[in-house]
Amino acid sequence: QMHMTVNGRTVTLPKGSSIYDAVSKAGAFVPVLCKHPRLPNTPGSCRVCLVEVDKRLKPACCTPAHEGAVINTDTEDVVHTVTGTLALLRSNHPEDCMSCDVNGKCEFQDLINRYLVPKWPKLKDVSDDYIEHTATWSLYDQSSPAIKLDLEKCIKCSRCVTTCEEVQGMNVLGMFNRGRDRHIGFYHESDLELSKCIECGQCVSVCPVGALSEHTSWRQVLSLLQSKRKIMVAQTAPAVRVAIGEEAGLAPGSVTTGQMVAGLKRLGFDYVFDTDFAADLTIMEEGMELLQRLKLAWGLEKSAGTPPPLPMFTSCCPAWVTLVETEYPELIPNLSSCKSPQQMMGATVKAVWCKRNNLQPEDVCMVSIMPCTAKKHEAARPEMGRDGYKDIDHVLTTRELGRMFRFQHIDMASLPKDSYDDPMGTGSGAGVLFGNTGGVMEAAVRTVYEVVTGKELPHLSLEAVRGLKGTKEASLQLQLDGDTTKTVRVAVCSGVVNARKLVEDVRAGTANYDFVEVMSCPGGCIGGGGQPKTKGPDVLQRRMAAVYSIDSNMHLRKSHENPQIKKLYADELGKPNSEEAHHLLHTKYHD
Ligand code: HC1
Ligand code: SF4
Repeated sequence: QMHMTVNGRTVTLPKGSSIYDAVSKAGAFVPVLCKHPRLPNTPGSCRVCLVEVDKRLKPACCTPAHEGAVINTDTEDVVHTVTGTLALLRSNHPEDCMSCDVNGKCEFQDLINRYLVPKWPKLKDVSDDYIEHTATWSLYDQSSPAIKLDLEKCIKCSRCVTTCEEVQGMNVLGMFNRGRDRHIGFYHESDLELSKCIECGQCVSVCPVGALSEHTSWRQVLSLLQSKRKIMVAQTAPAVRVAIGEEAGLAPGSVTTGQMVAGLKRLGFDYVFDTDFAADLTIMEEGMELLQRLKLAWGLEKSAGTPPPLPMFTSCCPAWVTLVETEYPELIPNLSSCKSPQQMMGATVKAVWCKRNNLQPEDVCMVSIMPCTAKKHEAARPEMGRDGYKDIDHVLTTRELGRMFRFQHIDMASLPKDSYDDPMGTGSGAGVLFGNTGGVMEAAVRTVYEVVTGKELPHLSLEAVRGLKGTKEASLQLQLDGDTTKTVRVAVCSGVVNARKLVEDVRAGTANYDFVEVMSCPGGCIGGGGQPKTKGPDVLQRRMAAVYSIDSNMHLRKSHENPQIKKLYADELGKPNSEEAHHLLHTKYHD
């Protein structure tokens, strides 16, 4: 233990703590721009966390604390120096906060406001630097439908680079050049779209400013809502309901499903459906696809051609699908051919619901609210639609929905709860589990077990695949007809670093699984790149617990028991993996 004083108050901390830890323990404020709770290290590059330690100015985040240290955070010297550093950053920052997508949710703007940082004349036109020295990079990269980059807004904190390299193991983003010319950029190619970026958006979710952001489409959606030309249909992903409250000032893990639906209705959506319904549909399609592959592998059925390989990998995470297509194309046959729930919902609404209601698909605008940036790219894939219309017309992130609510002065948190519309507003507890890493697996097990054995699953919770651990595994005993029992080995991983490790093990033959769930974002969709940028050590844990609590409080907890799913098969699709189901709900991949 060490003892020290912060602004005259004594604090006690374990050995190895930093000055920043001491200041935080004392409850005093210190600004940070490069430090972030989700990053494994502190680059110490922004220099705004200067405090006085034993009368000398030191950066709090990367200075070790010591016994007897006298720390002051509020001296004139500290405030003056921090203000000066911020003023330098401001002098190279564009003044377009009014139309910036993160206006009001910008850590840099907050600091400029808090320290009343004056506007100094621009030292030199920053664009000149880039144009002179980085001919291959453009200042504004809008090449991807998912993520955009505005280098003018970048304050060079390098959070994004650390995230891409160390949290995601992607090494797509790097820091280039030195001194004033230092800037972030994409390796290999000048444009994001041509790089190996999988658009997971983890870099976006730590960006303190609006330099990296989702490629927004809330303005187009607002115009569509207000023009009243189209029938506007929204769907909301499982993980949005446990995070959108944060955009309205509520604590992480607040469940605001009903208020969110009410808010969407106030925005002008005619129908609000639940992606959980489509997650249930995915379980039916993917579960039966898995069973088919298992039966072939077990020799219970014969295949006409080469049987599809095991393990089967889930295909609902679009960043993971892109990773397979670009870096592991030999694993494409292992990917489930199922579209993601987002796309299954779009296809079902446009092809089935429209027909049921005598509507033309082109008169309907389908908008998804997703915790994800990569979903924007998934929706834009040319194969995601038919007869000249797309399954999904626009994808908004959870953050964009929060912005729309604020823009329209809708105080979501205070609205009376509303319910999803019929028939695609009915989802099971299994469907909502998709939001957590391990959730697809747990949902699939609930259905596959009962379909195969004809018996009720004794325990609905599959504890082995719960929690935030990067890789988890479990095995399941399935009793087939007669006395034959088969073991199904499953694995779950979240975060690209873990996914890569698992893929390498599968390729090397050192891991032997039948079914693997992969989500690119740590924690799964609850930690998606489109979620609110709430900082704090336990944000993911709280969102995760909220998802589990929604499931355990539900009566309908298994996908195959969802009455609207049963009706869809009875009336339109026949049975899972039927020709009609394949036409609407399955897809192909490209290498
Ligand atoms: Fe997800 Fe999914 S779980 S991918 O994280 O399979 O985005 O929430 O909507 O499509 O259901 C995201 C979440 C989401 C899909 C489902
Ligand atoms: Fe890296 Fe993901 Fe950001 Fe792409 S979206 S640069 S892969 S962190």
